[in-house]
Amino acid sequence: MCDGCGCGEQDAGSRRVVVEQELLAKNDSRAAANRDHFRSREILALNLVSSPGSGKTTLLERTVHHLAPKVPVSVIEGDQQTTLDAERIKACGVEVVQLNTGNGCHLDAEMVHRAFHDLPDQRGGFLFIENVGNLVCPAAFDLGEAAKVVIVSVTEGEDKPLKYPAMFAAAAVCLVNKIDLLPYLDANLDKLMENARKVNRNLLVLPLSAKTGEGFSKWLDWLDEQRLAR
Ligand SMILES: Nc1nc2c(ncn2[C@@H]2O[C@H](COP(=O)(O)OP(=O)(O)OP(=O)(O)O)[C@@H](O)[C@H]2O)c(=O)[nH]1
Ligand SMILES: [Mg+2]
Repeated sequence: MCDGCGCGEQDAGSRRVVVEQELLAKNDSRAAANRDHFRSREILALNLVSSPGSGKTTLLERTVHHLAPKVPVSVIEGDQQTTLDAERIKACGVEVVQLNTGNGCHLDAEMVHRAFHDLPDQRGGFLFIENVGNLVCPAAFDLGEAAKVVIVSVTEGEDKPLKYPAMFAAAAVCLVNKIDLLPYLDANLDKLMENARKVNRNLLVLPLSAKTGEGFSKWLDWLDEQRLAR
């Protein structure tokens, strides 16, 4: 109870905290099972997170184009509505499942578990999970991935890592996308990269353009290294 006024504020607040803790604990346990499942099949699962429109699907289209001839690749697409992103990925010739979260602002481990079982066995390959475009909630939900990859585009402003630190702290790699637009912006790429590293000094920060392919080889190298290290 809040001090004396009888509004019930604190009771409601503590109930909410308990429900959130239970929800996250349940998710963590499902995520651990997903992780075991991926490991046992030598699948490298990566969780792509960003604000809406940073370029996750464009990045995946180009990534799939490079990887799919050499190694099994499958994709889980997360969006509130539509199958638009899954259609784009399907057109690249790889297996894809679209998840629609309705009002939900992130994917959770149970959704990924179900989607994964709708995909053919892709032993030894990559599973890319494109999360719902949102720089906040997906940070809290482990999906069982080997790593989170955060994408931030140069059009979003240098301050985003500082304003949304949880996502940058949770990621292993930060792809700074749309660098082809730098000549037309007053964006400061160095500052953006510095801010990302300020939040997470272990973060690998790679500037690239998913549209033109500039800087893309370093991202592909990182993917190769992760696959070999598995
Ligand atoms: N100039 C430029 N445009 C890009 C680049 N990457 C993506 N875009 C454009 O940015 C827009 C959004 O790209 P998407 O790949 O759909 O972004 P997304 O993050 O998947 O979006 P949501 O799934 O809706 O969150 C599209 O118009 C892309 O063509 C890039 O490197 N350079
Ligand atoms: Mg997308």
